[in-house]
Amino acid sequence: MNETHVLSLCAAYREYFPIGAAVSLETVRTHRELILSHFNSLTAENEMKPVSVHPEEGVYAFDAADTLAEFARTAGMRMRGHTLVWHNQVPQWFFRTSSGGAASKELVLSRMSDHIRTVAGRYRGTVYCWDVVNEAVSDDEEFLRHSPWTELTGDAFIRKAFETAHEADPAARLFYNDYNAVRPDKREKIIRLVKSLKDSGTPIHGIGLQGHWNICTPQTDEIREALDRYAELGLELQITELDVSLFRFEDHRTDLTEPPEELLERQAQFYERLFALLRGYRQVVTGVTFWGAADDRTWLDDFPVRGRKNWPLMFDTGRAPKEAFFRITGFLD
Ligand code: HAH
Repeated sequence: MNETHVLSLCAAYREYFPIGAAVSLETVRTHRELILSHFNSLTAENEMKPVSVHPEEGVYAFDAADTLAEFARTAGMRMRGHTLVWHNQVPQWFFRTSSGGAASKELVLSRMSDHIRTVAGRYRGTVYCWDVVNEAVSDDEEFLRHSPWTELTGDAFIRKAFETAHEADPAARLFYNDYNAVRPDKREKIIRLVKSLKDSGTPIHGIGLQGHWNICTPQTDEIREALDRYAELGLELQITELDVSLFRFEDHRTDLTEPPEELLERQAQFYERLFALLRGYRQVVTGVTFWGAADDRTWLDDFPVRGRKNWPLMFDTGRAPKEAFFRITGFLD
């Protein structure tokens, strides 16, 4: 079926929440029509990360990020900013002195603040919401993830990041973003972190649940419980990086060259249940963003298994809507 003959995804959800896609400099060209037809929010998949915009101290490279921001502006789309502070895709100069030793806490925090002021300041008025801190909570026993940020500043970087982002763009909605956010143990740690930020008067407005899920987990009930627990904090919730892999995380099989019908059906059921749930939470869920536009280009082709094809999105490799698309828009019939 030709995509121009089907309903627009974001139009179907107009009464609920914006529907976003992660894009790159390449996909805003190659998937231009699809993106303009079906999405009303964009996130730069990589182009606004520290490694992309701030490769060396004092050296900013905004060309790619500017192009995406301009695309969103011209198309009248919202844009989420991703991400100001993260342990990945951040250049090591943030953490080192010129002689190669470990930077002091003060130096790391002042570099971080310069970075946030410059980047959030630049996209003021275009980026309406920032993932200020990404993935700071640990998956293991400890509370915060061990990283150069915690190593050199303890937990101070988190609060400072939100405060600086708020100064740089007082109108921006500021989010804490993480994966495995519906797992009860990690969920409670995220709540503990966000509560402590709120209690200390730190400007934080939302929690991003990345939503890198698969056709087996999590269960809808687990997602519902997480939405309920997070909603008690009185903040906005967004699904910020949604995709539904055809493989369980531990499943490293590499023999598929086409997606089996049976797995696409299970994926369609997963998405159908998820969006039925999310529609019921439209008072708190203020956005749902897919981590890509169509199955021909997805980060899951290289994660967790390099070079293994995956088919996690709403549109197939030929850009046609998949069964999952019809299930999540079927409520309008
Ligand atoms: C996300 N991390 C990141 O937020 C996003 O910036 C990136 O493009 C893709 C996925 C998910 C993740 C990971 O990268 C490594 C291990 C677990 C989860």
